[in-house]
Amino acid sequence: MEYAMSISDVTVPNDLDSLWMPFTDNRSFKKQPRLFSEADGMYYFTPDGRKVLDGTSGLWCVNAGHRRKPIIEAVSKQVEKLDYAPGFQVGHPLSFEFASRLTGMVKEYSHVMFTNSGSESVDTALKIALAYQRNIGQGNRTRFVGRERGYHGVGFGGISVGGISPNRKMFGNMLTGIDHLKHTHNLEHNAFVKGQPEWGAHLADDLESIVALHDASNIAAVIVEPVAGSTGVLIPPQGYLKRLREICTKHGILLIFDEVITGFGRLGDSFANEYFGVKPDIFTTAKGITNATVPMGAVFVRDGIYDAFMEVAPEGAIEFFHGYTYSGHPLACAAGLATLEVYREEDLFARAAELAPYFQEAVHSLADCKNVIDVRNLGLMGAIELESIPNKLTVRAMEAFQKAFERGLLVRTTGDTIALSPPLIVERKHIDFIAETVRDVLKTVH
Ligand code: PXG
Repeated sequence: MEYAMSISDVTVPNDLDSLWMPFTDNRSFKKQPRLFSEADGMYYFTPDGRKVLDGTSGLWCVNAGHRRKPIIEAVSKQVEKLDYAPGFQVGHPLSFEFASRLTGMVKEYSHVMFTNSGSESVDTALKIALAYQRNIGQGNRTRFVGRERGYHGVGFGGISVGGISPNRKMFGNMLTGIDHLKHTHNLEHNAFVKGQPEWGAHLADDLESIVALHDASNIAAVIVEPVAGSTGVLIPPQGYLKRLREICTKHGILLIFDEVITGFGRLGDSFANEYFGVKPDIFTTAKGITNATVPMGAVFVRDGIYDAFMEVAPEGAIEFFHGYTYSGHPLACAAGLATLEVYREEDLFARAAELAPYFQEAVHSLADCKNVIDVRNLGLMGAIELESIPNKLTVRAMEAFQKAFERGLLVRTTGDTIALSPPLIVERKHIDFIAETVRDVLKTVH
């Protein structure tokens, strides 16, 4: 008996047109599609069976590697038991369990609020900051400070505090009352530095100028990525984050770290705030929180912030008018709990720390390749910056991306920078393959 092909049998789509792809050059992609139909551990597989090493953990999110059994089993078990329960005025046990496991990972942050993505985590953090300031009698503090070259997702809040011109220029006024710190990327002083550069802590003083302009009493919060990921792995100079913290504290401004990329082991610690020993008031996470198996994000708040909401709201009133239909979704919580277990059992954050020096040498071995103008790294984040072809920004890196893909390596490019962020289960032989492939590719890139 013949059966019609079911949806699950479809490995190659016959219509590429209907999907409007995110952050993609749709027209080029659809002429020459690159598809993944399976994944396992460190690898993706294309529909025609080619193996591609994942040098980017998907989009910086599959930190424990692909298709991990304990996570799959936990999600499968959960979907059989409770598919969905609302999180407003009722709840389900896993969201409470997962929240307490998360707050148990990091001292001084006693509460988390769940979201479904990094963008939502950022909007949530900004709203918590505004409402908190109001709750403590600082309702004039409505301004935010972001940073040039910052990426905080694509919500209106995130693009407003973000510092990437193409992500902003089409979208009107966005949030008003935003200033941007100077970014910290400087090739003149810091090209080819391994790890954190010594030069540049003084760039944090830019915040003092913004405070002088507006007066601190109008500023709610500063938001930065501890290491800027999307705009090319920009490593904070030594002492820079500490100085930002000091200036914020001095002026009663909340400091928000966007840890959507740096959270869950990327630098070899649970979170960048632990790695750098600098404690923000609020930090955002997503991506690695569930190993990307089910979308989720979480916003961590420092001790006292939640209490300020509880103390101010009248008895019986909702304390914070914010949340999503899928905040703390049962499948996401199941995935998250199992993910934390994989991280713990395999000691993957320590493994990232252990491998970081090897990774550093591997990426810096590419310093002498053609067109390379900088190499930088921290933890298991690395970047190779290429000189742009005049008037053709991104073309050189895109060629490298395509050629790496053809040779079985997935990298990420941003501008003319190649970014590397392998899953934390990466082995030395994979790191060697990444470096060899990029070296090979750079020989032939125009
Ligand atoms: N904050 C930071 C620091 C991020 O890196 C977001 C917020 C938004 O997360 P969502 O889940 O809403 O996408 C991000 C996302 C890249 C790349 O290659 C980076 C991200 C997303 C897609 C691609 O640099 N980061």
